Amino acid sequence: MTKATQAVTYELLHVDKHTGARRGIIHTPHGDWQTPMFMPVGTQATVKSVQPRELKEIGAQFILGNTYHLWLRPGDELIAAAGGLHKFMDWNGPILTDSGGFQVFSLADSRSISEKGVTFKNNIDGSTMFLSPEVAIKIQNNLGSDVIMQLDEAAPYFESFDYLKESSERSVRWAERALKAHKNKDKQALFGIVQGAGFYDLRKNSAKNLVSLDLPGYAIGGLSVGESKKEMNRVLDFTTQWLPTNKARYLMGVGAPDSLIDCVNAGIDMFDCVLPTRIARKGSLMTRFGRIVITNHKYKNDFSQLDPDLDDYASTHFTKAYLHHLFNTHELLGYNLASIHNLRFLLKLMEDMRQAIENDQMVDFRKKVLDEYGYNRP
Ligand code: PRF
Repeated sequence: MTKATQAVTYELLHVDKHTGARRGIIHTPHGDWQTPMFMPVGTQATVKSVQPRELKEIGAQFILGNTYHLWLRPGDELIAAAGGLHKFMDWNGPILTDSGGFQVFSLADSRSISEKGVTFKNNIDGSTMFLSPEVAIKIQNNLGSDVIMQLDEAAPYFESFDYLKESSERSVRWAERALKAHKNKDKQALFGIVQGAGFYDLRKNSAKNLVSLDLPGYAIGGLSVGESKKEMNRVLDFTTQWLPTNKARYLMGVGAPDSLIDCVNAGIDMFDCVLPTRIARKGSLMTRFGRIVITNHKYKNDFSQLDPDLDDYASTHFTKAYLHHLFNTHELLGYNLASIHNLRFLLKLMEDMRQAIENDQMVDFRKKVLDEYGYNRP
């Protein structure tokens, strides 16, 4: 079996004494970063409405890009000609790109999947395209992201056991092909993706077979796709035990504050989600005491701070009434301020969790945050 050289390594510093929460460092070609971490999503080589220097200011570490979108527009070869994705978008921190597996299944039309890969009609000009494990690697080699993801099938959660068995086993075979196709192992780390929906046997086999490839990190996919939070926690608690403790663990597509805390307690190190920026553009703001919808009439004359405990530019400079006005008049600054605010909220939550892990206080931390945020959960 090909042994992956390690462009990215994970260093475990401490495990919370009462939960499985891990405090660590991830070493990358673009610096060393603190885990657990939340990664803002920059699908189209931009975190929507936020400048890279603003991301730095609020403490972003890794950011995400998407193979599917960047392949279609502007094209991975154009980005390679620009000097790679970091240079193209002026982000000098680490970048992780998703493989297109999830996007092809959620965005493209008339997909057909075979052992070779996925044929689909793209949602931009309707032309037929073919994405295989090798093509997904070639695109990501051109993008030059620090962490690249294998092509997987993000199968529907509530499919039959037989379908999910076939699908999750195929995703492992695709990981083997991805590893063989990967040209740039000393600069880019290939992560595998554990699939298998809610079935323990499938999750276990998927994890064990991926771990035998000795990849530099492992993601857990196929969760947060419509199943309950309780169900997600059940599968996660089971799955992490099959992953090595000396490699990074990444849960794909999770960003609700309560889930972040529970999943950190289950031993996850990295998260991404469009949630904070997507809801921001609709005027939904995360605060310590729960979400507020700033377009609501009650904020028209509210001159209090957005969140007195938060240190981002929007919270420290502007009132709820001003944000209400910006959204009411569809002013572009509103999208920027709200996005920065929500991202800072989650980045700060992760910072506080890192501190709580170091002090073995994750149990109390979870209770305090969930009580304040308004989740009535045990
Ligand atoms: N696979 C990939 N990307 C993803 C997912 C997955 O299962 C998910 C599921 N939550 C989000 N993004 N490749």
